[in-house]
Amino acid sequence: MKGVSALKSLIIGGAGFVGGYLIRELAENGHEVHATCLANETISAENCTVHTLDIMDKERIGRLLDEISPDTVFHLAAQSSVSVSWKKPQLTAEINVVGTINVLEAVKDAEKKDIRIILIGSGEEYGFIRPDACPLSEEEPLHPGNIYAATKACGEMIGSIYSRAYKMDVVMVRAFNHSGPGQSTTFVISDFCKQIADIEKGMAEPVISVGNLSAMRDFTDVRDVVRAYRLLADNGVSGTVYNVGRGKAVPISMILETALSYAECDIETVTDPKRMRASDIPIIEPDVSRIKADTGWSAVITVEQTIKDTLDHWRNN
Ligand code: A2R
Repeated sequence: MKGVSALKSLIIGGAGFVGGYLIRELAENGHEVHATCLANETISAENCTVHTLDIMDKERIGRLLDEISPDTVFHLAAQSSVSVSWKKPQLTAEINVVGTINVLEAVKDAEKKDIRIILIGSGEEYGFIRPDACPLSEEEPLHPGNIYAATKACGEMIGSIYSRAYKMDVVMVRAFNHSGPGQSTTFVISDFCKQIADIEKGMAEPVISVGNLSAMRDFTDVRDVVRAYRLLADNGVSGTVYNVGRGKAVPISMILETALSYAECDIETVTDPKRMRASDIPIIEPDVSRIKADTGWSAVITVEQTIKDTLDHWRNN
C-alpha cells in the first residue's frame, strides 16, 4: 500500500470525457500532470503537459515513460462505446486488449521500476448476473454480455497476471455508470438533459423520447469518480480490483422525473422502441465496501446535482 501521494502522473487517453476531469482533480491536488491524446485530438487544460500517443505504438509509450518518469499511470485510453464494439469488434479488442498489453509491457520495461498503473475497467464486466447477485462484490464471477465488456474483463485479467507474474504495481477498477457535464448523449443522463435543453431553446417539439424506464442502474458523478481514481493511486492495494460506484441503484424513471422537474416548460414523454435494449438486466448495483475500507472514498455528489449540472451544461452549449 502506498502511503503518500504519487505526485507525477501520466494519464493515457486524456482527451475523453473522464480525462478532462481527472487532469483537474490531480492538478488541484498537487500532482504534476502529463496527459496523452491521439494526434487528431486536443486537450485544452492549462494545468498539464500534453503528449501525442497512440497506444498501438508500444515503443512510443516506452519512450514517453522514460522521458516523464511518472509515479502513476492512469490508463483511460479505450474504445469505450458498447454499440461501436458490436460494429467493430476487432478494433475494440485491439485498442482495449492489445493496447492495454502495450501499456503493461512498456511499464514493465521502463527505466523507472515502481510505476503504479491504474487500469480502468467497467461494471459492464459483470454482465449477465444472477438475479440475487446485487450488490455485486468484486468476487462475483464475470459473464460479459457484449464485446466491450469482454475486452475490459480481458484487459483486467491480463493486468492481474502482470501484477502477479512480474510483481508489478497494478490496481484495477470496475467503474459503474458515471455521468456529468460534457458527457456524450449516448449515455442516459446526458441524453435526457440534451433533449430537455433543446426543447427549452425551441429547437425541438416538447416531447422527450425514452427507452426502458424500469431498469435500475448505479449512477456516480464523474467528479466523484476521478476522486476515487486519485485515492486509489494513493491507497489502493496493489493487485486488487475495486468497484467504483455509489452502491445505490435507482430506476431510469427517477432520472427522467428529476430531469423533467428542472425543465422550464411542459414536456410529454413517449416511448421509443429504438431506445429499448433487448437484454436489459433489471438491476445492476455494486458493493462498494472494499474501496471505502481501503481509501475512505464514497460518492458525495447527489444524482440530482449531476442531473442539474448536466442540464445547465446543455443549456449553455
Ligand atoms: O476514440 P477517440 O478518438 O474518442 O479517442 C479515445 C482514446 N483512444 C485512444 N488513445 C490512444 N490510443 C488509441 N489507440 C486510442 N483509441 C481511442 O481514449 C478517447 O479520447 C479516450 C477514451 O475516452 P472516452 O471514450 O471519452 O472514454 P471515457 O468516458 O473518458 O472513459 C475512460 C475510461 C475508458 O477506459 C472507459 O472504457 C472506462 O473509463 O469506462
